[in-house]
Amino acid sequence: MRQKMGNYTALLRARELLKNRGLDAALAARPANIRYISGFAGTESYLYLSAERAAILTDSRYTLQAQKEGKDCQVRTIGKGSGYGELLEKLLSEDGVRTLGFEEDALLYGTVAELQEKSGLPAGQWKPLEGALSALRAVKSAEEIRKLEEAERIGDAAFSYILEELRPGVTELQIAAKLEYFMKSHGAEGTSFDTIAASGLHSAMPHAVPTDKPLEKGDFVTMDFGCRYQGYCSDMTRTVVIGKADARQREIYQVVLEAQETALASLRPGMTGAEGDWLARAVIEEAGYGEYFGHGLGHSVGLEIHEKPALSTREKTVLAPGMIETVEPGIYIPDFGGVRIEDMVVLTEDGVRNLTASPKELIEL
Ligand SMILES: [Mn+2]
Repeated sequence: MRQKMGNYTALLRARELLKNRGLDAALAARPANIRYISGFAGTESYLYLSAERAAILTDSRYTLQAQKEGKDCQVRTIGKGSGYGELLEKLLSEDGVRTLGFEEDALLYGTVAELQEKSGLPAGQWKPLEGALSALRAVKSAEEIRKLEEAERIGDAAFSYILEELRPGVTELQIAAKLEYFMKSHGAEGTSFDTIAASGLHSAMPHAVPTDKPLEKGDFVTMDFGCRYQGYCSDMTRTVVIGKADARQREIYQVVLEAQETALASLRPGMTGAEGDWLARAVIEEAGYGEYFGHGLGHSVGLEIHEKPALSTREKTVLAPGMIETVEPGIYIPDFGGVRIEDMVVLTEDGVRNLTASPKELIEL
């Protein structure tokens, strides 16, 4: 049975947020926010929230699930001649709503325009929430951390399993399939993103899509994968070499590893995400590979695989205990290959606790 995650505290905090922003009500559209506040884990639905009520607006595929999971919520289902705009119009008039917060980062322009027209609430009274509902989820509870830890534990087990399967001739697609099958057979509900298995020259593309290319001797193999456990995502990356690593592979690997370990040792609350990013970037730049590390150092993780705050050159948010971050420096050299090493950590009072246990010394298979 799925555990009820929507909790009274989250609902109270969301209502407090409405008050602080001077809003009569809000329309949540991001599934993770709907799940966090109400407990309802369905998708393609809305959560309407005012001082008077919480209501899940959904379609008949999800009605029973919404009634079961969203216990403090009314459930309203769209039907013949009555779409989301009409349901919303009714709620807005019942509650006398004049200002409505909406998740502009989770809705299409056309959807908003249609909701505005059908609900009769003029566009000027719709106020962007600017990520405020998502920000409620940034600091994780002990219960959430436990779920993230379990998700990452399944990932660790998958990595030690896949090491036995990697050999010349096995294709990238087969590696991805094996990782996914293992995670789903060991308690995961699914993957938290499309598994990456990139070998040889493909490893120079940070987010390469697995192909039917077979592993060959001398290949770097980068595997970036994660799963969901009770809604919470895991994320990890390891790079190994098929056969003996050559000198350049060894050098690049050591630089990435040193960058990652430096960041893990120094990352702490009170830093901004940009300061966290710099911990690893400084090591890579110092080694002369700065131009080959194009992405940010990491991102937060929770009900979604990519959450804020990130560890990136542009992130001004100050890190706080209970936040989750990935620490994933990489070096990617076109026509040669690439290395990424990624762990997932939780910020503690004075540093981080690593949720990832897989080994990081260079593995040659
Ligand atoms: Mn990641």
